[in-house]
Amino acid sequence: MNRRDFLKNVSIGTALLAASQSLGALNKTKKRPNIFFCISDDQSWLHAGAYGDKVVKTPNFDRIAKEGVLFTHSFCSSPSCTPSRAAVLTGQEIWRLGQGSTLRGTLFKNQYKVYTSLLEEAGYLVGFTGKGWAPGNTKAGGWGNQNPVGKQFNSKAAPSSLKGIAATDYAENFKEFLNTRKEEQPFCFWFGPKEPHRDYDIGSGLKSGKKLADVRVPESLPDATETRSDILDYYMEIEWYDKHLGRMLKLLEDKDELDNTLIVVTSDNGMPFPRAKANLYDMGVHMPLAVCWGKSVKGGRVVDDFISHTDFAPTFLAAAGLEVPAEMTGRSFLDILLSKKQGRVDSQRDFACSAIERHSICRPDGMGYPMRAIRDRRWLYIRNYEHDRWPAGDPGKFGDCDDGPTKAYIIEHQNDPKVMPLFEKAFGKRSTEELYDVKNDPGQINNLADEPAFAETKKMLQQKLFQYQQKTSDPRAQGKSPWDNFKDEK
Ligand SMILES: [Ca+2]
Repeated sequence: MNRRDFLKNVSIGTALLAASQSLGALNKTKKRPNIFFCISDDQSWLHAGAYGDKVVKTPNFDRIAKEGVLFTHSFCSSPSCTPSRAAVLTGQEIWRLGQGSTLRGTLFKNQYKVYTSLLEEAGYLVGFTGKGWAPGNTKAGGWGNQNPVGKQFNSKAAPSSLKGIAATDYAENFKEFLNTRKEEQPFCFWFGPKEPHRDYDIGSGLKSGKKLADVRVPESLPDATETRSDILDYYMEIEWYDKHLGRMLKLLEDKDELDNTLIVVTSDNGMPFPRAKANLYDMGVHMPLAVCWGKSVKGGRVVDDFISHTDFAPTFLAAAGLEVPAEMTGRSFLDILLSKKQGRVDSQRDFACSAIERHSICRPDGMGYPMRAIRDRRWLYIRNYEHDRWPAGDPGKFGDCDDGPTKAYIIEHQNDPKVMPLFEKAFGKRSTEELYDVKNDPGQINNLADEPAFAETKKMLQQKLFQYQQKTSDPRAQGKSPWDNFKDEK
């Protein structure tokens, strides 16, 4: 370590010490905070106003970012609903969760601690609206009809005329939840919008007056009218849940609870489009994240540290003054929230890992497409353990990619010279290793893994990923694959 690095570390250490002291003071002087966690379903990180998107209108996400902290490097543990949510709940990487790492598997109640139950045991009122831990099997894991995220509040439906398709009135359900609270009881609420997961009200974006020309099409998708219109519909879904978020913030304000509520807004995995959801590229795992906590957290900051979704559970427990179980591989980032700093705050937070084992059943014998990835500020490295399998599922259905207009367009135009390379990237077989220069190739299109000029970089990332897998007991790091024997629980 040179002197500059030493001084940098001393200064970070001092900042973090100050943050931990202010947390100590906080615990002594304040009542326990409410925990409000909003996790949308299938939203990629750039798709919120606070990140500069001019088409999707998310005033309430933007408000949280403005009054609190906007994070630019937040990554889910897995780009698939159930495992991603399991990683949030347990604070552990998915490869430690057995069947909890698959879409239709289970999460055994007697094996894994979840932050929601720990808060409930500590006296919190715990509930949710929308989608909880899903679509896994709660009964097989010993949860009965209870969802691991808490008691369900989903009885209030929104008038169908408002959205075009059936929808839940999340804000009304939140109101009902708040009404069941005992006086002064802190609460932990999980707001799981079912948006922007498909199905969409097709053409709703255009109908609303949004313009095709204004859409920024990701590099991995063909620039066609069908794609642009599909993205506009996806934006409408994000706007729907953002409106409910606004009504919920108003409810907290009216009850004078806003200042004492730690609010986190993110998503579970990337957009339901080809080469996004169920992939370890940024469009699949790089997540939106805004956090506020009244006057306890200095607002107006943008933080570039890497945050993993496994860090939420330790952060919530720490904020509630509870001990973080040793098995949680995530790390509380409360120190960053309380530090008043922006940019890069903790030098150790310089990478994130993600994984997938099995998403849908779309290959012979229910086989998955196992992958691991490491992402730092410059590079993305992916290891595909079974490169002979089809990454998006067997040809014909390509079942790991949700059906929709963009997918249909790519498949229909796969022989068009402009679409063919993107079809191959989304649905074709891949090599064992992939390496992308995120800075110069943000769409992660050009695989550099076999280029001699990048051999050293690849080796460095391979080692860093492998070390992390070993440290966190990934069976894949020992050449084992328990997942191949998992059958979905009945
Ligand atoms: Ca999802």
